[in-house]
Amino acid sequence: SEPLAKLHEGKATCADCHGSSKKISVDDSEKGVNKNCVGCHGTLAEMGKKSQEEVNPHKSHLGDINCTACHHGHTASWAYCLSCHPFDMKIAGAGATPTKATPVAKAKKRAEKVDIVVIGAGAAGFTAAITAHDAGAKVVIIEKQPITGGNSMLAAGGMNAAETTFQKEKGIADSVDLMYKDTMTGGGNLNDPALAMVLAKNSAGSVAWLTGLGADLSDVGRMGGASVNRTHRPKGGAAVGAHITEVLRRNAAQRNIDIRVNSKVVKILEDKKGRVTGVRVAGKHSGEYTINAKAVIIAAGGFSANPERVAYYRPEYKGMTTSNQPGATGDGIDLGTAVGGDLKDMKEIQIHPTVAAGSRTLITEAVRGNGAILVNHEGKRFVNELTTRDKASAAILAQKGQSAYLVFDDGVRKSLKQIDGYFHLNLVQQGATLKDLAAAIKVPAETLEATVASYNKGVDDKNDAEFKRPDLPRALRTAKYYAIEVKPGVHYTMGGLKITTGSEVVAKDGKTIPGLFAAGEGTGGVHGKNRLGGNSISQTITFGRIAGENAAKLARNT
Ligand code: MEZ
Repeated sequence: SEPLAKLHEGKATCADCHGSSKKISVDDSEKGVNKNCVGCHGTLAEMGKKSQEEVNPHKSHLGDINCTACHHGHTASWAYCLSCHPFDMKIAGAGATPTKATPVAKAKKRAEKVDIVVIGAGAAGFTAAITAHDAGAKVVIIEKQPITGGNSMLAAGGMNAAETTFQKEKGIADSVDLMYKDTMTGGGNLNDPALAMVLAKNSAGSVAWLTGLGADLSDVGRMGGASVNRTHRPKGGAAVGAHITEVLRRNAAQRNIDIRVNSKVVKILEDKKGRVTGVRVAGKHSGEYTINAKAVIIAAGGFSANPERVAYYRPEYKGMTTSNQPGATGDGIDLGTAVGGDLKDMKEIQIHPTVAAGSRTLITEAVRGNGAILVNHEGKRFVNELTTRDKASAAILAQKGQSAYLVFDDGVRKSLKQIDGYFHLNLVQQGATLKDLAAAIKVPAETLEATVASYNKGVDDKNDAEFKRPDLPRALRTAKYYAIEVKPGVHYTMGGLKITTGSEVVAKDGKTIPGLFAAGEGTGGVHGKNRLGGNSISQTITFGRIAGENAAKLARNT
């Protein structure tokens, strides 16, 4: 098929797309990229309204993204959504596979100067950038993907925090110590205790910080391994990641923070004394250039979407699907080790028990938290659904077909807004009765009915005698009944760069690397062997704030 430039021939001139200045725009900033597409075609939201398609890429959880994330001018277009979803998606000027990156222009003698470079535009990166900006620093965010948001944008279940105003309003008795204890127990006590304590101690402050920026985290649910309800998410149980990404994007835009997409940091620069002095960037349109800075914050995520690296550390996970966005390849970790950063817990890789079979779509743990049960192909429960992820995943892998069904009713469906998305994506089987559902998913009807009846009795008795599930929020008695087939998938990498409680990167000799900070999934130690659901967004915001504050302090004093 013809690339977009060809499709525009006779309808638009080069200037219509690239502007009329003598110099063709080679801008990788977020603002510059698509304003000319919008000028003719309308905004993403306007395009979304025009389409009647059930699955609409102009109205997705990716938010307000650049047109050029999917539509390329001079090479075949590739819908970014297809990196994760197997849709039959028509896109003008489309190719069969993602376009190979065009080689960037050779090193130009261009150098810019800021106080702080943030690598990665997920929740940790945005948080660090906003915090540093508000502390007076000039900041730039460099993101290698065509869109911002990273894995954070996909985060579903919520953000863990203890002693928040929302918990207090709901009468939930929680404490920093209990969150710390749960985090350590869930992590098999391999966690760095000081980092786990920082996570718990600052969690309520981080919820308040996000709320102050305009986020809604007023709904409080529960994830596996938590002693009480402490997972904060938007009202009605909407997905947390798309919401907070939208809030963080809006706040960064209000502050005019410079964000460059399609831009990859290829090297962290140091002086002779080993002090970090900036980065070298390869921009898709703007070529290679240097940004001099007083501090660099690595917030570029983990490596779950790097199957070779996952298999290197854990050969048993070879070939397993992942719930992660395609940019989660561990580049930030490599940038840190290239300047001497030490690593921690690299082989601790988390498998999430419930990725929809045959896809990369995570079925949030909140579905179980709100009452769904796990049933095997014989129609029987086989595990406490609220156990930690490592245990739930191992139990599913031990079942026939290495998969299971997440079974729930209309009560659970109505309690959690994000379940609607799974219907939208055609992942749900349904039945007017349990018997109908059993026929749809080909499990013995009598066994499924007996399983649900026995579970419901446990709910009535407030005692799950069989599997000791600690929280039984509702019985499954409200038709219709639903099931989603799920399999474990690579979800989170607990290991990464070793950091201090101040988010400074630690070198192999135990000393910190001057001017280098890291936050988020690319760091190791917070979660130990197994991260609790909801602790990831919490980590990105808390350590993003610490990294931003400390980098800004360093920049002020340098
Ligand atoms: O923290 C997570 O990974 C999480 C809450 C995932 C989910 O199941 O929604």
